[in-house]
Amino acid sequence: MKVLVLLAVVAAAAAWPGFGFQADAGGVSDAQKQHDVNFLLHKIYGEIRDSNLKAKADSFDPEADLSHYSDDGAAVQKLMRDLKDHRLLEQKHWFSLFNPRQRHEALMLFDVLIHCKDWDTFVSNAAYFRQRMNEGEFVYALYVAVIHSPLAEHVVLPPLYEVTPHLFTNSEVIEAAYRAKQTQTPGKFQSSFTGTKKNPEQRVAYFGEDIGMNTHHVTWHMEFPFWWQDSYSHHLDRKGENFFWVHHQLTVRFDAERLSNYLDPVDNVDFEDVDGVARIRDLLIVESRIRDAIAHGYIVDRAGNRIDIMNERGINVLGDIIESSMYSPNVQYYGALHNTAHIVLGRQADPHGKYALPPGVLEHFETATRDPSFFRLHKYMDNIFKEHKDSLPPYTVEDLKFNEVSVDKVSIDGQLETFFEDFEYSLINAVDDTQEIADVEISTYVPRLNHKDFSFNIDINNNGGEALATVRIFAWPHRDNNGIEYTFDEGRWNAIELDKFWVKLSSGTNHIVRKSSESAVTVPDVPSFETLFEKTKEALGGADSGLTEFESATGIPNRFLLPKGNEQGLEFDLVVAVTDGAADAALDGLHENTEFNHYGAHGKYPDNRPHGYPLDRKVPDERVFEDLPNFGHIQVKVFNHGEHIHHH
Ligand SMILES: [Cu+2]
Repeated sequence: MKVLVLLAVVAAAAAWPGFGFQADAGGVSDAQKQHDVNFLLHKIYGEIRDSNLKAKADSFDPEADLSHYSDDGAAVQKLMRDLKDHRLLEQKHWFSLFNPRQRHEALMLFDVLIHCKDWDTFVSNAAYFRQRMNEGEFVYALYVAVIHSPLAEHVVLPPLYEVTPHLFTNSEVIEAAYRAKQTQTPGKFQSSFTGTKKNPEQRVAYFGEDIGMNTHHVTWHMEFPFWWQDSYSHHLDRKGENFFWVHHQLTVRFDAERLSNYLDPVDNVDFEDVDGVARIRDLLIVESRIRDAIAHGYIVDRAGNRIDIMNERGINVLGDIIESSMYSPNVQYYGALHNTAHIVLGRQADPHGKYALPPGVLEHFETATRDPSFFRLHKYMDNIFKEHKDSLPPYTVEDLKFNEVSVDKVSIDGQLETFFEDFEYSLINAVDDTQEIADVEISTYVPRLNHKDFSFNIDINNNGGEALATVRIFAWPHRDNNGIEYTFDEGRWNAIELDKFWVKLSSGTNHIVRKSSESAVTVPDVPSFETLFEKTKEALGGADSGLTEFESATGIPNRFLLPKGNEQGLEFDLVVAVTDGAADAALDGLHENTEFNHYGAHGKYPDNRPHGYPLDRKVPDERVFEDLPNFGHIQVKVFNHGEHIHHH
């Protein structure tokens, strides 16, 4: 069984508590907690369908016993005051995290939940406020609380596309769902991608509109919220650098999808061309201050001290500044480039707020990647990060080589081949309803990218004694859209991270077979509500729920590991870097838990090296890599023969 290990416990992961048998200090089992969260997020636009939770929602008094809160009830008293004063956003109103007041309200609820000392207080507050607060605010607060509260450590969150389906499909499908419900006729509706086939951009809509990729993106922003303060509970390790890397990977992946579909790589956004918004000027000022900092090699904090960024941790500070997060050392001076740009670009249809339009797709992390300007915006920021990375000294052979270790041969078992398939998910939560009207099966199906299984074969020769090694696998497109080969230095910046794992090398020849399904940068599909309800029932009866591998939804979906490719086979450079695991590993025992969640926020990030290592710095002379014995480089092709496995 594939075990997805949360980073906090990687070091002590030898023995895993079985889901369903585990109980917290208050004696509540994981299965019970899973049951509670399932029902708290089910049918959020209607009444709670679990009688225990409904009773809590009706009769719980959040302020009755403040000893149940680690902040002595400060947060709950604040929220209750706003509730009693009717200051909270009404229900059935849109919610955007980028709206300051709405965010403030959602965070007030998060503040209550994160300070609950026991599960009963947590779940009672959740039920109580679900019944009284805006649904969007509630869902956001509960998701972030479940991700970060130690009380909910083993709870698996349901897929957001089943909780708030209207953020993941189009209005035609939602309307069809309503009609089906009204007429009590079960229905399966096809979701098609936005736009028409006449627009060439439509060819890559399967990427930006993939609901698994959307889930990855929105969950990442919940694991690493820009508003996070360490006083809530813990520090988010390398948050700024992760911000860079997760978006860099989306950016290079999108370009690979474009090349697969005979489109040019995406251009960055030019704010000079975006008119009508006063904040553009501020953005340009902030951009030039950040570029100045990169040129100088240091950042100036609020107190006027210099923070050196000419080292491997500089990228982390830059990420904190560019997003910006509460970790930014000087938000007054460096602003909030990413968050402001999201709002500004999202408001292009109505720059002066004349028409009081609801927030655009860029103002929801769930939907942002559906707008092609998301990728233009992130290409623009990616270029700023590149400017910094390129200012650092290039690695030398001395820096990168690994004792007596060499990569003798790299090959692929099986074809690198992608195809499309129909994926079905439930729309039952898309329609508001009452208990009196019976549920009918309503679902939608949408085409999505998948790939055939394959394995990497890596032959490593080790002339020394037993050694721990890090194996890093990347691929980049070999040519641009005009058929011109990329140089090594251009290619390495476009490298897609395919896997990273640790192995113990014995002396002599080591033959490593790594399956595509084992990739540490991917996650399995999030189980549906239906599966969660089923498994929870079994677990409440004492069985193992089998949900452990789904505890984190952050990471590219495994079926999305490869870019689409095309009929002729899109050429890629595939590289394998085997580096010193003892020097790289930030935690012990990584070779025994090779399938850790690569993007998760829990605990320490397992790799001491910067994201993208050893391809993260400029390569003025590619002979450094050609001469490196512990580096393998082959050409591969990714095929797509137009195969589409249709919904039966
Ligand atoms: Cu993002």
